[in-house]
Amino acid sequence: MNKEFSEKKKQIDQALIQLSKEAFAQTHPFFEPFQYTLTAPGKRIRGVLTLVFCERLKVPVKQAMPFALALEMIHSYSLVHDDMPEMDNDDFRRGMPTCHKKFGAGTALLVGDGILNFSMEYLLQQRNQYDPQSFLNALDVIYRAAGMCGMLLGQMLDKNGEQHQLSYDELLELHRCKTGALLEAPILIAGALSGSHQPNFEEYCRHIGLAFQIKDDLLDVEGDQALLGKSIGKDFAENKSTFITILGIESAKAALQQELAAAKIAAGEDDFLCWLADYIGERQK
Ligand code: GRG
Repeated sequence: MNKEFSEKKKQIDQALIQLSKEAFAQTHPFFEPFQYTLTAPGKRIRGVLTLVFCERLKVPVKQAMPFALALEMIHSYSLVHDDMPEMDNDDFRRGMPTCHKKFGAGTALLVGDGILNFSMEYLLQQRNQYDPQSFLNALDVIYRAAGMCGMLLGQMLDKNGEQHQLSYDELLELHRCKTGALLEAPILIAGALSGSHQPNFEEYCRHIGLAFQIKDDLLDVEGDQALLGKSIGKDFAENKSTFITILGIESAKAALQQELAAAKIAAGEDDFLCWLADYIGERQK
């Protein structure tokens, strides 16, 4: 594991543990499902990328961290809801029983909503340490990425696409939203907080977003369930349109390599970003 990644991941893990201890009293009905969800062992790619881009654009870590945590919270809520029977219906996530399996569907629905809401409450609590306009711009970026023209649109297109075979362009559009929006959010947040615009890094994020999803589809076919920490073979069983059903395994692998190569060109001399592109291509979980 790359040193920069593991150090930043550790900072995020520790902050999430701390936050989930302090947010509610232990007797509060949300204490346990909130802590269970936020401290489950995720890779924290979105949070780490937020810290990395903020560092590159000279945003102090004190300002970057709340957005890194909020983004990880939004990502975690989306997984809780995505795993529910009405959506992907999964029993395992991050190597643990899914939230609805552990606590029941009602609690999973509410804690998912609660985490999304809490991400905003938490950011607002920190507002005094930001320039007001940059703070609003960063809020705009993060909640637009999570919303009905971003991740949620992708999820809706995915759900609607279950009825028929999607075209390649439809699949690209779906994943640019569903997976891509939260992976592009880190550079947009860093841009908003620093007041600058980094087209190369934005392009990098778009390529790793697609690469991430192509790899996810490959892992659903070729992955090891124990390493992955979630069920495999579900896309195939549910007749979903994926990069594999549309391109076939070999062309999907070639498309993955193409996206990674394009990401590395956009990353330029940034060794960490080049490493992360490789990590996404090689990940087994
Ligand atoms: C409101 C009912 C309801 C559902 C919303 C928003 C949503 C459901 C789902 C979000 C879409 C989603 C789950 C996209 C998949 C993206 C993806 C490949 C997630 C896995 O990300 P990793 O591998 O996960 O980074 P870890 O566990 O490492 O954080």
